[in-house]
Amino acid sequence: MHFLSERARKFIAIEERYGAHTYDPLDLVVDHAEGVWLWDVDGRRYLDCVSAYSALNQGHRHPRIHAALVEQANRVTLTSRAMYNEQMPRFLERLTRLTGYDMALPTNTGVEAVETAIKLARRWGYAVKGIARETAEIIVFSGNFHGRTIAAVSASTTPEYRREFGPFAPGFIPIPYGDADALERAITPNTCAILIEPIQGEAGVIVPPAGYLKRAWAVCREHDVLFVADEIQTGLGRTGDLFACDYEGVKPDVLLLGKALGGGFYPVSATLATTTVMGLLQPGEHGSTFGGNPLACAVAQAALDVIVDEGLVARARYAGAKIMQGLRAIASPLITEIRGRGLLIGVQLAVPARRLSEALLERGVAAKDTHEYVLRIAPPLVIDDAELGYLLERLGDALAALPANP
Ligand code: IF1
Repeated sequence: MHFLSERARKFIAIEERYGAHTYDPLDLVVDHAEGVWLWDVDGRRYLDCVSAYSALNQGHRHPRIHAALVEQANRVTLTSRAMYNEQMPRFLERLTRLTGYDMALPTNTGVEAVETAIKLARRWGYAVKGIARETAEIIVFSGNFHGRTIAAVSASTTPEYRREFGPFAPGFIPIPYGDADALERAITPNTCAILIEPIQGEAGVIVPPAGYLKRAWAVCREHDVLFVADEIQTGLGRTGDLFACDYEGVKPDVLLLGKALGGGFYPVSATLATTTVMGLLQPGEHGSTFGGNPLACAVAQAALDVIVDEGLVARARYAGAKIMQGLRAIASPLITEIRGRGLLIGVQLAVPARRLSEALLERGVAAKDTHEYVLRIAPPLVIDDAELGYLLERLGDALAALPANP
């Protein structure tokens, strides 16, 4: 059990008293953060390998994004879409040019982009593909995570995300992840889209077999089905490509972004598509109070600039390879598999991953277990060589300190 001072315990007790108990956090009360580093309320320092679940690709409080936030906060922060502002057009142009799509729809949280894509795919199914109204099907994948709304958990196959939250939205057809034949078999004349994570993050960093994404994309082309990629966690450099789909040369029909699009300062998400698809939405049919607000758009432009100008995609590829090599070199008998790409790494263990997480916390590394036996290692993409050395040294120490018995 990580030592917690009286001061830290007090914060936790207050949260316990007044906050819904929907998480089981690490024993860590953060006071401030910068780059890859966190400091707790007692002044102890930790290397952040959670990165707010890949929302901190640019690191904590990146100065360039901070400056953009402050500058825009001194001008105008919120207009609603009842009127125009001068930051949203700039953001939309920047984002569509960077990603190679015709149009974007800005929202706030990742799951709002998922909801947008579900509505968009169904609309396309009815208006373009000619599917009978109210019968559109979206193929989803076992182990998926697309967020916490009723539609997102209707697509989920994870009991803990669904228990006593029904009734669920119809029209989601779950099939095994990584099996292109299963995908081919699941498609019906009512299928409007597949909704897929190119690497399943929450499921434990599940990388599909080589060629799977390309094959799935080809099946979608063959059957006139939209390939909707949820890159909310894998996108914007995390996996060592700008988008995880790039690894197989797949360009989704609809691309979903979130998390790091907000640069660690502000919730920003977006749905990207061709005009053929996005042009199907008419005024009044979709929107949100904060979607596309000038503060979000100023922050998101800086967030994208940092990723591009600081070469964070290549950095993630290099640093991720170093961590994987280092983990293999540690050759701990407790590691049963090392999975992932770039700086989205999952370490499958023979013992509950929480034990390694606690041992790492003792040594100044914050890393979280995802599912019982997998530890996720996902530091900000700005991690430098000295910080990589710090991380690998402590991974070796922590693994050596764990009892060998599973
Ligand atoms: C939590 C993990 C969970 C996502 C993908 C959409 C969303 C997410 C691929 C929704 C969000 C977050 C949510 C957060 C913990 C984290 C997470 F996968 F990253 F580890 F839950 F499984 N698509 N993932 O990963 O985006 O609406 O949250 O902005 O809910 O506990 P959001």
